Amino acid sequence: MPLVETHADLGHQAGQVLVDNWRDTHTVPSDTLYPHQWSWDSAFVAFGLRHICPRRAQVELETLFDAQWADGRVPHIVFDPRVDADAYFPGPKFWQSSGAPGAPTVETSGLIQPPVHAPAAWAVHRADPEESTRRGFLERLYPRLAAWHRYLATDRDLGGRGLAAIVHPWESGMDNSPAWDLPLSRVEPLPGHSFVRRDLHHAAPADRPTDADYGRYLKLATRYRDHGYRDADTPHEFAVEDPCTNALLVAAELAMARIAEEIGADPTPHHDTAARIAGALVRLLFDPAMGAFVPRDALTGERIASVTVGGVIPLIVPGLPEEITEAVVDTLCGPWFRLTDAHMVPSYRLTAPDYSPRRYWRGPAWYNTAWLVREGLLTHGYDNLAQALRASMLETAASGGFREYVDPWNGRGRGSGRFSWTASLVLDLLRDPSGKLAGG
Ligand code: 9WN
Repeated sequence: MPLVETHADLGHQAGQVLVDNWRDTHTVPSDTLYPHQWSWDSAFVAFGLRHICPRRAQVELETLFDAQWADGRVPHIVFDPRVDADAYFPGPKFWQSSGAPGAPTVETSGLIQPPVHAPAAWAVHRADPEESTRRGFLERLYPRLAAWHRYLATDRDLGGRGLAAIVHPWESGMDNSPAWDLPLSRVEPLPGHSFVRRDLHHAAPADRPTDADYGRYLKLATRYRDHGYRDADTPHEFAVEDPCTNALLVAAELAMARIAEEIGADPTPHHDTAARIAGALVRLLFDPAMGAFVPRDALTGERIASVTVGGVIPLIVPGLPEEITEAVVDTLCGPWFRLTDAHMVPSYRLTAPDYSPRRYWRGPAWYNTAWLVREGLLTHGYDNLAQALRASMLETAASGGFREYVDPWNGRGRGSGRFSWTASLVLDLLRDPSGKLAGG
């Protein structure tokens, strides 16, 4: 029997992490490093939480959407007022959201994260349809999800090409990914002495972004904040069409079509939007020479020749041309990502000269991206590879601690321990190994 199947305790331990990281209305990503609510973390958490408490999974998403802005954006952090304002940097004093037009009363950041929420809402509904219907969960969330997607597809179409742009590396969820190096190099960083980082109290400096990265992150966030987080008025220094964000938006619109059908609304506009964005993704971001999707700088119109895990995640889009699917799977199995013998999926090409096995999104393997890649493999019928990736995820998790990320070569854990989406997605793999992103 494979090692993972003998780990009967793994699901129990994962559930315990989710119980311990629950804070009355939401789950913190980590008890130490991230003591508030994060947007895409909550969506990933909902996928696992639904197996042990579907009601709690509903509340997780509802709490996040209670902090939605009037323009439809869902903030990347919702600050818990009970937590010391200096526990995380940059905290509410930096973002000053309550002074911005259209912001909610609760303090939030002004940035966003990738749209995993509609697929999560649909999966949560299906975990206990009776309770969901009784509480009107989908009816209440549907218009909010629609406003969120509208914000991404219109206000954030900064390049005017039918793709959503991110205006800050934190918005990708893959903060210091090498994919952002080129556009970030144009940004003059704030000096290191002008801010005090909190993350280094909880994680090894070599596992985290550098001070120079932080200087640029803060420069961009300050400028956005000082323009009231209004996209049309901000002279953005960074605006990038990210393949992962846009692929997730396609999957999210397909999930919206399922939700619409369920509540008696018209699914057609969602199918249309999904098809439109998928078309732009393939046309504008697929790079045949790389065998992967690459980001595009919305300010210069140029493709960024950098392949990271974000460039293989678009496999989650159903109906991709076969030659693209095959090329991306070849890339995954080849020397850059070594799907069949690395631990999970490295966040960056293993052969790149600036690959780092431990520095955050510049090499380490993460559970959420592995889970998405697995969904993509299932979407296109690569069941054996999906099964191998599931085994790799479970074995890596079983070796200890539900870590935030791991070294792809030896599986050694890095970053925070008892990390919520790690526990949640492991639980989901154990309880429901079927594909579920674009509506199941
Ligand atoms: C900034 C919470 C978040 C994740 C991101 C991950 C990291 C924050 C940070 O932690 O980002 O948002 O302080 O580094 O990169 O994906 O959502 O887990």
